[in-house]
Amino acid sequence: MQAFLEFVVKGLVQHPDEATVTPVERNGMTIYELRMNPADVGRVIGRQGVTINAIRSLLLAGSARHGLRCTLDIVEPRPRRSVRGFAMKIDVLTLFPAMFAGPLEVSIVQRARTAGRLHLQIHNLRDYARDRHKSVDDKPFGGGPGMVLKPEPLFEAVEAVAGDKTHVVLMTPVGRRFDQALARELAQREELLLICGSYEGVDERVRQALVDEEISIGDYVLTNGGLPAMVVIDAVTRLLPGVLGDDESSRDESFSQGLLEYPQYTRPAEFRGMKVPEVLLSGHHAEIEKWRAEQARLRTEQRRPDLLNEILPSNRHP
Ligand code: 21W
Repeated sequence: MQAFLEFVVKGLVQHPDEATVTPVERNGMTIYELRMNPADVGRVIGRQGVTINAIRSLLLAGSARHGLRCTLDIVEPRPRRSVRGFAMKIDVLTLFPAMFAGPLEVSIVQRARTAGRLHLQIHNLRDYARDRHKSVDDKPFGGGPGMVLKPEPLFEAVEAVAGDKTHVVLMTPVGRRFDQALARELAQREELLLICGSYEGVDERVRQALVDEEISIGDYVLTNGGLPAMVVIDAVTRLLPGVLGDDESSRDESFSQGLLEYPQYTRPAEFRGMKVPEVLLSGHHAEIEKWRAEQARLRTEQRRPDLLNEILPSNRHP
C-alpha cells in the first residue's frame, strides 16, 4: 500500500525526490503521512480537493479488501525557524475538513504557507473517534433537539495535536467577539489550535478542561465553526511578520486605526458619465491627503459613528 501511494504521489509532484509516505498506527488504524516540498502541496490536493479525494478513494477501496482501516494525511514540513525567525503553527480540528480546501490555498494565506511563515494543518475530528462507528456526537443529557459533540474524540485530538505552548481556542457563538485587536493578540502566539464547534455545541467538559479562549465572529447563526476558523486564520496570517510587503502593511495599519476607508478610483477618469473627483487628478498631494481624510471621517460619521468614540482619541470629533 505504501509503495502504491508513493508511486501515485511521486507521479503528481514536481519534486518527486522530496515526496515520502510514512505509515503511522493510531487507534488500530493506519494513517499514511505524506510529506513533500511545500510547493507541491496544492498539486496533491488538487482543485477543490479532487486529487487527494481520488487518492483517498483508491486507498479505501484497496484497504477494504484486506479488512484494514486507513486514511491519508498531508503533513507539512515544520517551519524553518531560521528564515528570519518567526513562523506560526496553526492546527484546526473540524468535522468538515473539505470546507478548508480553497480559501486557505490562495492569495496571502497560501503565500504565507509557501514562504514558511504559517504552518497550517487541518485535522479531521472523526479520525480521533475510537468506537466502531466512529461517532463524534450524541444526544444531549436532559433531552432536547440536536446532538452534542462527545468529549472523548475532542480530548484525544487535543492531546495528540496540542503542545505545551499551544493556545487552544474554541470557535463558538458564545465566545468573545473577534476583532482586529483580538487578531493582534492571537498573532503574538507561537501555536494555535482552533476547535470548530458544530451542531448544537460541544460537551461543557471540553470547555472546562481543554479550552483557553472562546471566540465568535459575530452575532449570526452559522452551521459550524469552520468558516469562523478560516476568518481568524486569514486575519491573523496578515499580521505575521514577513507576510505582507511594507506597502500592504502600512495600508492595513491606517485602516485599522479606527476610520473607514476613503473612496478609491482608478482609470478611466470618466466612466459612463461618472467623473472622478477633480482633486484626485490634480497631482496636488497635500490637497489629496486632506480630501481623503475628510472623506474617511465623513463616511465613518455616517456609517459607523460607534467607531469615532473608540480606540484613538485622535478620531474623536473636535
Ligand atoms: C450554531 C453552534 C448555533 C451552536 C444549547 C442549547 C462558531 C459561530 C460558530 C452553532 C449553536 C461563530 C444550543 C458566529 C456562529 C458555530 C454553529 C447554538 C444551540 N445550545 N461565530 N441549544 N456564529 N456555529 N447552540 O454560528 O459553531 S464561531
